[in-house]
Amino acid sequence: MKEFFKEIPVIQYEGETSKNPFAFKYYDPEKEIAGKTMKEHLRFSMSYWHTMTGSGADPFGLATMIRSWDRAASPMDLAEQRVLAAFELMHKLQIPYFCFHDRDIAPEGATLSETNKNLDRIVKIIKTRMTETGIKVLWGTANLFSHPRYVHGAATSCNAEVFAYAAAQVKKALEITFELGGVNYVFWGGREGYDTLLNTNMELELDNLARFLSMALDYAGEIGFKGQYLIEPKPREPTKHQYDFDVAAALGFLRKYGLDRSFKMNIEANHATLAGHSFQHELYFARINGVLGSIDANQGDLLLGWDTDHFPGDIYSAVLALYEVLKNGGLHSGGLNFDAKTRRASFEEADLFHAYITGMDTYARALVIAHSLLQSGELENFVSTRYAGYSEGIGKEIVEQKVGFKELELYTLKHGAVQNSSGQQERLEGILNMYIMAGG
Ligand code: XLS
Ligand code: CA
Ligand code: CA
Repeated sequence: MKEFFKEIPVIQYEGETSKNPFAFKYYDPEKEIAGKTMKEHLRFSMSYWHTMTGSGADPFGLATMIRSWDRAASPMDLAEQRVLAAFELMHKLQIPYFCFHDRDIAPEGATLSETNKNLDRIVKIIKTRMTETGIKVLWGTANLFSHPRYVHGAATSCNAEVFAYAAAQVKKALEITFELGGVNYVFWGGREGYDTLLNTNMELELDNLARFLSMALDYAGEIGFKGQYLIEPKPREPTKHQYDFDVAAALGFLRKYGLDRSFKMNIEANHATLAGHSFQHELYFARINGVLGSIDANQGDLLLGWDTDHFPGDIYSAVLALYEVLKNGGLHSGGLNFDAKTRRASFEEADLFHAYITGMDTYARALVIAHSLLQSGELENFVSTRYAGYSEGIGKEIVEQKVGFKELELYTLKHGAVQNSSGQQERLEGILNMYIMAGG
């Protein structure tokens, strides 16, 4: 079989003293932490779009990425070459999962049935490579945003024909995700949002979005798909206002339409920061609402206000993210998908390996640190002491709903001035630093 990355070996764990750029310094797949291996905790995944189809083009310039598979003779030949390159890359990086949009893996044809035939051909090849390598699908999804027909959105388009087209597309995407044994299916709201309310019927658009999701659940149930459905929030880009703004907004929407029991969230770091939240905030909020499903691991840039999809190297953010994951009892069917791309100037194929190695090592080290921090109980004990007033006396009565405003007024009249204690943020930041600098 043709080898695409000839110069690059299978990346092995060599430990933190290694200076080999093509080795893991911290990701030791079989290393056990709290009864599970690193591989089982982290469930790393490759994003097919950024890694296999990303070109480096931006609004100011053309493609820069040099890819050996781009020399293919036709769009279908290119799609086939990409499958082979993708599996070689995942194998060499020891990545056990991948995520894909329908249009990442096969080109759109002149008609819907031609497009679906293209998909069937490529899905067959992917399936064979999956069996040979043991690599699995973390989630599949449909690209309902690139084609010009989706200019006004898909499920929230003003044009009912577009709604129908999108439904047909998701039907097929569900079928192929099922066929490939995908353990989740993602709905990211592509262009489901608006640019101006002057031309928008927000109420109908939201009702239609709910109708669309119900139809998708009905059909997936009919074909026997048992995976987890995920909503991926994002506040803006490509539209000015995306309906699934953040976890709270997406959850509010699902609850209104009685869909909340069927979905969890796929939380992306960069989308959290675009929404004005920390990554940890979104994971925490999802966790306490029972909807922490999966993670798109990347990072934004504090100096840039857009979705930069940078590979994650920020250890602080990764530690706090995995702290939430550990408190969640793990990611369950979810995983850590690198929805990330190399910078436009990092255009060589080797850069893909450097990027994944950095991302995987960051999360591997973060896992060890987050586990030690949680085990130590230092933060947990502080927080429980801080709220101890709700486990006894008047606090307990508040929690148990035994008192109302009248009783609380009487209590206050009797007890007079309140006493507060320090939140000790700086001390706690010092503790976090200590664990991070000690490496766990
Ligand atoms: C775009 C999203 C997208 C989803 C899958 O910003 O991150 O890539 O993850 O459609
Ligand atoms: Ca994403
Ligand atoms: Ca993104």
